[in-house]
Amino acid sequence: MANPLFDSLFGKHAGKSQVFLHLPDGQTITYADFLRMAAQYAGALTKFGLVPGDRLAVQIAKSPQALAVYAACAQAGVIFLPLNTAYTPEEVSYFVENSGARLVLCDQSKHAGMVPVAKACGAELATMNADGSGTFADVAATMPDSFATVDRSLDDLAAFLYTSGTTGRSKGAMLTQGNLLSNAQTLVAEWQFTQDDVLLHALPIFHTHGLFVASNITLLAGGQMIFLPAFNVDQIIEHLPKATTLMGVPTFYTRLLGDKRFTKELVAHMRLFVSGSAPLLAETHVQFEKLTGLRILERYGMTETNMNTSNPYAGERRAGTVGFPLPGVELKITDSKTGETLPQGEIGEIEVRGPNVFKGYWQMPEKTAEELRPDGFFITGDLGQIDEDGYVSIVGRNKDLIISGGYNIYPKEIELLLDEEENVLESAVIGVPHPDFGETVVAILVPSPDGQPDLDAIKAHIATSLARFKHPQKMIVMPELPRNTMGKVQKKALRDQFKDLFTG
Ligand code: MCA
Ligand code: AMP
Repeated sequence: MANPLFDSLFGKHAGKSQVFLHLPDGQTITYADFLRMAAQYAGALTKFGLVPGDRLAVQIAKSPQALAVYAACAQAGVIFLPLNTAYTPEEVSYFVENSGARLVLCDQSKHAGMVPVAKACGAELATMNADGSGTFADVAATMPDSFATVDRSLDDLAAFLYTSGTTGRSKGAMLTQGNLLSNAQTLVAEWQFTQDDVLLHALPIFHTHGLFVASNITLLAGGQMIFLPAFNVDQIIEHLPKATTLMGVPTFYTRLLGDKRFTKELVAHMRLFVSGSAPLLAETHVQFEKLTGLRILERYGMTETNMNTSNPYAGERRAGTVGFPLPGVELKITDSKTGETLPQGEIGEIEVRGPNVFKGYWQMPEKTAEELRPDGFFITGDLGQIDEDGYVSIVGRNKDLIISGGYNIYPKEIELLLDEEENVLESAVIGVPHPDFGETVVAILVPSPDGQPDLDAIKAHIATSLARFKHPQKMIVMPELPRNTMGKVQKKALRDQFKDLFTG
């Protein structure tokens, strides 16, 4: 027996003196250092009582130590559940409860707020701060720096990533070792990653893009990462000369293009810029090439599936498309109503099947059955089209979703809160174009017959419930919502009406 994910990404680097991580202050961490730290963390997980298959929920700052917690979970067979650091305790409590996490790691500054959350869910609580210190590290320091890797198979669960739905609460996407490993192997080959690569890492590591795409690929190839705590234009410009590749959401690229220091000379040595998580405007693609002579490689993925398609590394990277299905991934365009495959060129629902597709939603068999067909095809909720050359384009969404700066925001979650506010009869939350974030959140409120809503009070309430990035950037009061003859709110009409709010 073995542990395919751990062995392939981490175990094979044990004892290597090669640098794995470069930190902004000039410090470096070798593969050997990193693996010793991970082994101590795996020991600490065991000490906290976690056994293979248990869930570890983490809401901690991005750091080498945070990445080592992921490695430790793989080594100990524990399911890794990373959470956005922007989530409020109210949001976190749902994830902890729903997943049945046995242990929660949080920053010391959030500890007081998390005590009742952990207690209510029967989970243990330990701290890990941005510098790696905290009660978890204290326990780890008492553990040996080697750990007997737990046997796992490709079908065993490696991670839960929560993703919201158009109705109801978030669902825990169950990702297996095989899902993560197969996708990393495919991408290393497709994007030609080697141990000579230095990836400039500025994405968060609580989502697929920064964790499974950027980090797993680098680990599998045995490369290095310049590991920045977050995206910051000054830091990117400072470190680009030492990197070979950068992965980002479109906001990264629009911000860089807006800075005079971002020049052709600065990136002349770079071999690859990847964009994903949200649509890259064809205009950004063209502007980037004009300035640098390089074409951004756009790819398309989802939490449930990792990466599905990619523009080619060697062939033409076509603006406005997400390229071809990756090797091993089957992709078809279907009629949303009948599920029948549509003729080439027609617009329909994108469905995908392959070793990358998740196992289902944690303890939600009905939700799983709604989106994952018995034959293994996953219904993505994205609307797409395949051109005569085989390039896939995403032309819309069959799901009510806003993507702001690469973060997914589900209008329903916000509407449910707004509808409960005093003097709000009903609400509609829409995404409108935004120059920095691509899309941003606007809330339309209809007053109740009793009076006008108090917008300041509503803002204050929302702040305690929802992460900052989900807050409406504007709230607009309207006498009624546009509806069709069936009584359904016409969000498209609202989006058209307010499309120039931030870009006009
Ligand atoms: C920060 N803010 C945001 C966002 N990020 N508001 C809306 N949308 C956001 N994405 C808030 C901050 O709280 C702050 O609020 C204000 O906006 C301005 O913050 P700023 O400093 O400008 O933002 P930032 O900290 O620079 O962050 C912007 C960012 C970041 C770099 C684009 O959001 C980011 O790293 N996004 C990447 C997300 C990602 O990894 N997605 C991948 C998901 P205030 O000032 O009012 O307090 S995985 C995925 O989607 C699939 C699988 C895939 O295909 O990859
Ligand atoms: P999530 O499940 O949170 O990871 O978000 C996945 C969604 O992001 C997909 O279903 C798409 O709607 C969107 N997405 C990811 N990559 C792209 C892309 N390159 N272009 C357009 N949308 C994308």
